[in-house]
Amino acid sequence: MSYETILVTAEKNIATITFNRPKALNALNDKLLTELSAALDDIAARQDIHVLVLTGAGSKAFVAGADITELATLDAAQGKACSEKGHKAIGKLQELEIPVIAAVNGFALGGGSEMALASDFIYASEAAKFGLPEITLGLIPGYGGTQRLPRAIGANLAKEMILTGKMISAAEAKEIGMVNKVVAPEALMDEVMKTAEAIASKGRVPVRAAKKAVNEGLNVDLPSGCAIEVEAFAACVSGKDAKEGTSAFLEKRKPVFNA
Ligand code: CO8
Repeated sequence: MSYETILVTAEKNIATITFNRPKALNALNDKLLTELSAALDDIAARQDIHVLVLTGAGSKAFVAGADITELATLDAAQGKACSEKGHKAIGKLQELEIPVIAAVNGFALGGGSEMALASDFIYASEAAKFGLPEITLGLIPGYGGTQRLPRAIGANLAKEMILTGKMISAAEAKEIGMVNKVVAPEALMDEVMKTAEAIASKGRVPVRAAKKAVNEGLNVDLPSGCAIEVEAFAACVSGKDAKEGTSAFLEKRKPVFNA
């Protein structure tokens, strides 16, 4: 399917969604959220896609936030509907069974940081900048920032970012654990693809089970989380991937999953 505000490509079991409104620094307008939601439904239905990568078109931005020209005219009811729509679309990233890697190539502000935080992890270009500047607009984050940022970096640092609206560099984002890896701009997609390929070469079932166990465990207490892991482990242990992985080890060869 072709879209106006995003590009969707797929190669070697890895899909890439590129936010594609470079003139507006890839800001999230209503149309983009509708198209993103549809694209994520398509990807979720495809058995051949094992990893999803998100990035932004152009050299300047991943996503510079929600589209401020649309935000400026909302009343309370419209604002609630827009926030819910964004939560639904961005929430799909977290709910997607396959892993999602955010390749943050430039500004990731407001909804852009919120999008990246809903991914499983973030690699960033040295030129990237992160922030939740909504407070400067007289707003607060509305696409999950007040919830996912504290879970990612702790409440104190998250509150400082949310209450000041300040931008931080990719290096600072790495230092506080928001970003896994920072690389030169020209190396970003290669690094992301290397990791995506490493994950895509593992068994589909355990990869999905591991993502689900981590995510579900974060919403419950430790004993309940461990119980989730026990069930997920049991579901994997007698499966095709476990047979292949354990046999390959014992036969001193490389495992071949997803054959
Ligand atoms: N929305 C709409 N247009 C934007 C946005 C945006 N978020 N960001 C940039 N643009 C546009 C600019 O207006 C400009 O357009 P034009 O060329 O027509 O004037 C173009 O992109 C280029 O931007 P700049 O000229 O400003 O580029 P600079 O390099 O000078 O600055 C910045 C880059 C620092 C990124 C700057 O553009 C900026 O501060 N952008 C806004 C960042 C921001 O505040 N983001 C948060 C938005 S609010 C949000 O995300 C809330 C999410 C939850 C909403 C829930 C309910 C709906």
